Amino acid sequence: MTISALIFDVDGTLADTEEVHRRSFNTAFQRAGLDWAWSREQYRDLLKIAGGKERIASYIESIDIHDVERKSLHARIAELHAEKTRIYSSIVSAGRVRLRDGVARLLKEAREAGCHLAIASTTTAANVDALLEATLGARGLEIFDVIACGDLVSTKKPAPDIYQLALHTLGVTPDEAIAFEDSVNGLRSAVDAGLWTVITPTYWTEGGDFSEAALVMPHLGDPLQPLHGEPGGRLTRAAWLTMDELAERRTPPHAPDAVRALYQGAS
Ligand code: XBP
Ligand code: MG
Repeated sequence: MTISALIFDVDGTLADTEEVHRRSFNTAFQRAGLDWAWSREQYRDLLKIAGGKERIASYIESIDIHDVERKSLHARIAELHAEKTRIYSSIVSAGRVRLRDGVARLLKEAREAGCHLAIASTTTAANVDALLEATLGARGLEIFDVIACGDLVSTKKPAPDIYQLALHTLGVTPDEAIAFEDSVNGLRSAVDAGLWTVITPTYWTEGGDFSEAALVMPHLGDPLQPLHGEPGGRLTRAAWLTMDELAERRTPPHAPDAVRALYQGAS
């Protein structure tokens, strides 16, 4: 099966960014004079809410305060989140986050095979730009044909909107593309857009129900970081996930007729 496009989630999939997100939220809260400090355990739970602004809103709803105070905190979300984005993107721009094993290799292989690359992420555009430039170099943004992220859609993951936007902009059908995700919200979003999805969980997302994924692996693998027990476990060709393996395993057509019909004539 020819693969026309690979569509990547960012947080947790391209890089394990969530600890930097968590610390950036906490620093922003501290600078704003709020005594909120999200622990790792608490943040794991808060990650069920996609999107930083939505996550803060959900937290404000959960705390025991007077309605007047709650209302005034809701009014501060945009300002708090803008500060968090400044903190996060400056940490990432300083080179403090690296790509997950096998990501750079697979991106390169895909490009060499003439495959389009896209991003479908909940995170703010400035965060995506900072990560791609810091990890892939000054031209890191250019290797992606489409970057769909943040508030470009009104309904975030687990809704399929961000993947549908990426597919429409690429001009490909879900049958021709593969999604890469790390979380249950991301998997739901990709599967509901009709996509065959590879899952590589992290500490933040492991243990989720990934039964609808086509493939679940600890990471994408690389000649320098081979996957334990491969080939011969989930993979047949090498101890890392290759474009050839993806083309061989991809079972067409995956998308239900109704979903496929949405993309007819997309190009
Ligand atoms: C990741 C997220 C993001 C980040 C924070 O979801 O939920 O909200 O945690 O980003 P996914 P912002 O990987 O499924 O896209 O604060 O910029 O929203
Ligand atoms: Mg993710």
